[in-house]
Amino acid sequence: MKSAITVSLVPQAKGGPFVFWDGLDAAFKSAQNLGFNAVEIFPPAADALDAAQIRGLMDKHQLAVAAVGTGGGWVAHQWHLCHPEPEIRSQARSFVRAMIRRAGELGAPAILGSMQGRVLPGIEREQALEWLREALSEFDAEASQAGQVFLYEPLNRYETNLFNRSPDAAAFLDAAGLPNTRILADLFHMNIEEASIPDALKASAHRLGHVHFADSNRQAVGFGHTHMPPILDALRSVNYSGFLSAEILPLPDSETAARQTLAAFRALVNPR
Ligand code: LER
Ligand code: MN
Repeated sequence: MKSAITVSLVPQAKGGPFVFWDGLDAAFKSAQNLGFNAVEIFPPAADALDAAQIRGLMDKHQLAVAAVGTGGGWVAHQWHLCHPEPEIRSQARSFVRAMIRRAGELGAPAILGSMQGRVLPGIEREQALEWLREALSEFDAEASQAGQVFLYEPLNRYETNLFNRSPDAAAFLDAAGLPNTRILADLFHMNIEEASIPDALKASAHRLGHVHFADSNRQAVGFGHTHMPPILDALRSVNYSGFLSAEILPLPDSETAARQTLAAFRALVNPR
């Protein structure tokens, strides 16, 4: 397993679960100094990411890009895939597709989290699921062309009513086909929704592609009360070799949250 730390380039997301906020140069420098393997980027849009510049930072600091989030389209524009207006759904799909291509240039997958939206009043659930299916099949193909997987993230009930639990999301992806789409398992959302995080990870292991490494209170692992050893045992038992990426609140400050994450990562991934 590999460690990653998040950086937000979206000022409107202030207060959100991202560790670094002071630009890519500073984030890559800190991530390297602290000993992370990768950075996960939350940009306002694909064209805010200069691929050549970021590849330069990756080389200079010997870091990968773990993933690129697409939630900026929701935070900045309130676009999402289940909006009743077709033009907004279309904007949302274009936004995510552009991010998939740009992330691919960085050797990274894109994430569908907040941009999935929700079933709004007056819309049938089956209709919303059809919109989601159509969009995911576009993203699956776009990611395949970019040589990457695509990451679909179940969110807790306060953020979506599409899929809250990983095994349900995995069953939906299986039924839809989507050979190139993987589940992003966010331990914060799972702590709210799953009866057992280890069991849910095992039940969706065939689709597992990325992990958001967060404690019960969305702080650095070790700063909340989630019991982590059985979660790491479950990940090892399914041979998960992807990222544990800290999408967490920068509390009490970015540096402390990042240091705690890496200490927890090392203790949990390589227990004595
Ligand atoms: C996105 O990765 C996520 O987990 C959502 O809660 C939006 O922050
Ligand atoms: Mn997440």
